[in-house]
Amino acid sequence: MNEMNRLIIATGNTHKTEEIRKLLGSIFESIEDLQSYPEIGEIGEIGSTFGENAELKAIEVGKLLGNSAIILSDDSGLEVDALNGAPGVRSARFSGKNANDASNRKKLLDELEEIGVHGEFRVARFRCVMVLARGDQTLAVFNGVVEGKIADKEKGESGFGYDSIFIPQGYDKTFAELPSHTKNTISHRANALAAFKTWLLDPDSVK
Ligand code: ITT
Repeated sequence: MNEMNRLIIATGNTHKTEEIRKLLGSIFESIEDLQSYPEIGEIGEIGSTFGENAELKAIEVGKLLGNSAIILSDDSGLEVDALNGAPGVRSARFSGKNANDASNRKKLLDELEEIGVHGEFRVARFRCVMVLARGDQTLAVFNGVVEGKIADKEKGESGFGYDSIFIPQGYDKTFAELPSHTKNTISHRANALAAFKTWLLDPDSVK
């Protein structure tokens, strides 16, 4: 198989992989993630921006897998204006060492409650930076954003992470209440992948 037809997603988060698979359709002959490479352990996300962490993940995996595939990483998270951009790059570990999605959501809702920020003042956005690499070379960087606000409480069952407390702009339901195809049309990840698809057609068009 030509290495450009083989895509490895540099993530251990299967929810991300599932969304990326749906959005890329049959563009690639094969899409795998790090579940297929258990020998690649956790990659330290020591960068201070989404871009730095996305690059760390893509290049680390690229170096280990050589030129046999192209690597796409996804570093993403939620920025809340009333919390000065937190949780931001710390979204996955917002509530500390043993953080999980539920404890992270609870900490976010508790902090907004504590400072008395409600309704329209809960301005937030999801951000996603993807880095495409082959071996130790970065081929391109793709950015995606979706604006919205934080709900007053958790609503909905679908999705993952902060989906049940994020209401995208123009809607009155959380990502976890909306159909997955709606999230996959407007999300930060969908926007970054749209840029990736444009790059695949014409690499010079995306800077
Ligand atoms: P990898 O680093 O292995 O890709 P991760 O889940 O640790 O997996 P990040 O470091 O990028 O990924 O952290 C992303 C955080 O933001 C994590 O808490 C996610 O739950 C959350 N997040 C990202 N995209 C999201 C989405 O579409 N919906 C809800 N939460 C999301």
